[in-house]
Amino acid sequence: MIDNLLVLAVLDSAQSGGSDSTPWFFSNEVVGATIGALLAAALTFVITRRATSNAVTQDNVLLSARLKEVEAELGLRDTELTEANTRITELAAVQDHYGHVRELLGKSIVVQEFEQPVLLLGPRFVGKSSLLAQWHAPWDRGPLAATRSHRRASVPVYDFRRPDAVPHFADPDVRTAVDVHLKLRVHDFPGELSAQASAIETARAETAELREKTGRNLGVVLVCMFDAAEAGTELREETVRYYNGDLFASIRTLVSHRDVDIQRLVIVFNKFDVLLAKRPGEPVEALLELCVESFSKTLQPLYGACNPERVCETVTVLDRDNLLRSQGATVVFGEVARGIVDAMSGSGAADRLMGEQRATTYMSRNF
Ligand SMILES: Nc1nc2c(ncn2[C@@H]2O[C@H](COP(=O)(O)OP(=O)(O)O)[C@@H](O)[C@H]2O)c(=O)[nH]1
Ligand SMILES: [Mg+2]
Repeated sequence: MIDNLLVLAVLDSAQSGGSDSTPWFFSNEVVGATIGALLAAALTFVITRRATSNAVTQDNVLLSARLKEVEAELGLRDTELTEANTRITELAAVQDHYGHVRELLGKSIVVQEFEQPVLLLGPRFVGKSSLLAQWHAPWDRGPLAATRSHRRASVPVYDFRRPDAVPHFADPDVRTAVDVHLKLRVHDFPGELSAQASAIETARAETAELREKTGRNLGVVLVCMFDAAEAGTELREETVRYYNGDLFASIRTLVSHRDVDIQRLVIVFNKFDVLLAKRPGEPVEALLELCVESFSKTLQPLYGACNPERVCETVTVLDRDNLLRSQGATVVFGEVARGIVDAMSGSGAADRLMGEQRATTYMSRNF
């Protein structure tokens, strides 16, 4: 550009004063024009330079800002990366821990407990608490106080390991062995009529709980006790009143509504030693039949409420003062526990475990 201006200035001066003796390029006009052109060129250069420098400065500012942004972004990424690494380390520890727990669960044994509810029923002094004592604490020979309130006791029946491993409740992917504990949950009620309401409620609540826990249609076991010494005589008023009380009528209604299920009805003629002493020389079978005859009517309120196949009876001697003569407690125990053993460890298991000794079933024909 400067060169162009210079040429223009020289041509201009050549055209205007070419006739002097001084060479045209030393003339005042030419020199002046040249200097002017040079000044203009210098000015243009300075302006252009300043403009360029302003643009560069602006670019620099923008670039610096962008650089700061990028640095900030990189800083954030760094923090995120550190956090992710920390999380990975934590998760690895959790994985290790979980693996260890799974290993232990796999080796552990799950214990399942099922209790057969048993209700001991009968008027006062027939021997209900004596029966429970023989099942629960046969070594205890201390005198029994009268049962003033409803008592519960847990009596072990049979423990076994399930043939198949099952999913662990804490982690269904882990399969573990299961040890099953079968027990009786025995309810010993006072023989007074006032205790019957509590027996009715127990029968209802226990049936519901048993169904929920086992997922099966199991029911309560009723043990109805009599004083065998009353057989062959007029029954005590207390005995008749007890079996005519609300208890048996209510149980019958609850059974018809399927709120109570009777798994087994075991009728026990206790104090058989007293009956034997009263009728010396009479055969045991004949005395048993005498009991069946004498007490059949009292159980009338239960007729129809229990499947006849589930009814049985036996005689017992449960006097704790005379443990050597005591008999029958194990037969009653076997009849009471039979249902839950068969239900939980397979049909026929009760026969294998409890042997052939069975109670008789004369009373069942009335049901
Ligand atoms: N002779 C005799 N006495 C018994 C027999 N069973 C229990 N008894 C006694 O009868 C009394 C009442 O027994 P208990 O178990 O408290 O009856 P419950 O009221 O039905 O609980 C106690 O003194 C027992 O020792 C038995 O088979 N023969
Ligand atoms: Mg008692």
